[in-house]
Amino acid sequence: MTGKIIKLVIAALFVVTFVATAANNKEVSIQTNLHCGSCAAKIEKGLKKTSGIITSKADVSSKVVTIKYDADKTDESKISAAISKMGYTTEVMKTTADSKKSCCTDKKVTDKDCCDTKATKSAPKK
Ligand SMILES: [Cu+2]
Repeated sequence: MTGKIIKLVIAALFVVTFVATAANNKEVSIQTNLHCGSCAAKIEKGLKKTSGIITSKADVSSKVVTIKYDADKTDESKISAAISKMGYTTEVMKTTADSKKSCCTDKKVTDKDCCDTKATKSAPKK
């Protein structure tokens, strides 16, 4: 009988721990102006050192950084700030409609290859 109760208590503790750790993991996609593999690596490496980040994946072609994070330790604005500190623009993507906004709307961007719209305007030939 006592053994059964102990087992139940242990099981309950496991469930509580699992819920507590899993419940606050969130994911966010952040549009940045990264433009190559070394930018992506720099952001991923930097985020690895940032508190509350579980995983991060920076995609070079879409310039989107997808981050899994612990919502108890950090939040979207803190993650954005961390990426900004590394020298990149950030924009938290709320919907897919926002995904078009990127480096091209940012005046600080000096890399011309990064911005197709402007490049087409000034130099249509490639
Ligand atoms: Cu780069």
